[in-house]
Amino acid sequence: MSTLANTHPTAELQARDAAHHLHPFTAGAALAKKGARVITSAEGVFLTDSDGERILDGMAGLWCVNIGYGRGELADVAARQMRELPYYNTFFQTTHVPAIELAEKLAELAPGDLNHVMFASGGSEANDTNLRLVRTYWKFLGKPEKQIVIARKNAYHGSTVAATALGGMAGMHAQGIPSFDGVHHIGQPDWWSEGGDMTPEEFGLMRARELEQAIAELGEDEVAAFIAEPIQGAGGVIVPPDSYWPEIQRICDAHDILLIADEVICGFGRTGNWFGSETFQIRPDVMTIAKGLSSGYQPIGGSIVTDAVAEVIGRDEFNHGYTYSGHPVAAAVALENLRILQDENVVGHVQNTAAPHLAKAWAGLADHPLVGEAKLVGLMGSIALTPDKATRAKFASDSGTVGLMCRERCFANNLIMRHVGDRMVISPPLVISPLEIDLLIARAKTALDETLSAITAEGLMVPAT
Ligand code: PXG
Repeated sequence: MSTLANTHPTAELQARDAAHHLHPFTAGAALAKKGARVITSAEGVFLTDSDGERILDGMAGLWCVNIGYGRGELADVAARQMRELPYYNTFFQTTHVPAIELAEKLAELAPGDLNHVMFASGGSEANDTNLRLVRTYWKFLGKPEKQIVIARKNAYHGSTVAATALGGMAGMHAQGIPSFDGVHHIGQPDWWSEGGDMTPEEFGLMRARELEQAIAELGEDEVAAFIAEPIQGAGGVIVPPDSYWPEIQRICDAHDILLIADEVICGFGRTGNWFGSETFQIRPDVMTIAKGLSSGYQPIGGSIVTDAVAEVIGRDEFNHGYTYSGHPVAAAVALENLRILQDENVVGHVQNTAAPHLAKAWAGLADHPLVGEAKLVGLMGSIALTPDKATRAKFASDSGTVGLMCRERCFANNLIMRHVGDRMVISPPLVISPLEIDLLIARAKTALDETLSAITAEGLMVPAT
């Protein structure tokens, strides 16, 4: 059997990929024509592709490689664990050491009395767990009619059926989930795009109060929970105005609604604290985790719940779980990742060094003629591209046309920066150094200049009317 080594010509790998591999969130025919980029190895914050190019990964993979690439300690732990106990389940009154130790460590790291963990293989599965968990919680408490979960438009909670329904991505709903009983969506706190003439603080309060209105309309007795990302990630790194989260917390408390913080992206140092809930002073009852939990080295996620929720859910059998819940290899690797994050004070590096260094340069991007707002919390940032910053105008072209061009220019300059519509987003590995941040910014500026030239030449620097 052949192995895929760097010696394979890129075109050959692309043709074989196109022949048999269906990619997520991809138009297959167009990709087959163009050819996928082939990543062959990675170290620190740099990827290497099959042509030998070194690319600065401004996205930490998919928002997950928090400790950076190439940490051999995690590979050693995985190999050791595979030899010792490659698999056993945690059903049927059984457990094993990696699951015990990881749950214990998460209870120590998570804020407040979030002390109990149910494992999954990723964030989508964990949110499926959460939907059934909060409904079962109310059932066990004798309030079986509290079933509706309120979520937000333009939220991303994953791609399984329940996670897609909880998410607020219209394009996803249109493919297979036209409606889903028991999920209700309210507006997002995206002041730049939707705030009109209001101040950000007024707008943040207004969007938070949509939760209270929804509870009133649906009936407090029918609503189980509210789910939200502290900062929307896949939605475009939408940082809510300061007024937003305190009001949401007040409303959840006042109306006996469980608060689920989806920390899949914000968790494990991304916002400059261990959890985004600490950055925004949220007190969730349930927290979704994945991605940075293992820095992406193994697929693992989970739901961390409070003592109070665990007590109720433990009253009877919760008929739920996955073959790989608490998988020993994934759990051991996650533990080693958390050890590195802690021992090397990576969260402190974000807070004291990397984020302040990036913040200055990032804010400076707002001086570029193509850039409206530049937002950054910890190492999670976005810039809004606009043809007219004074009016926060959208482009006349279809949403994402300019963003895609900018992403292509980033890639041509060996920088991975994503686009979400016409917003550009970054989420680099948390271990990024100040020098590497300077390189990221230099490449981003070049990409922005090239995008501006291209869209000006093509007559696209035009506001929508
Ligand atoms: N919640 C949030 C907040 C996420 O960002 C999930 C849940 C689902 O996790 P899993 O592990 O099942 O993928 C996510 C995942 C993008 C992108 O394009 C973002 C995610 C996944 C794939 C692509 O930004 N986030």
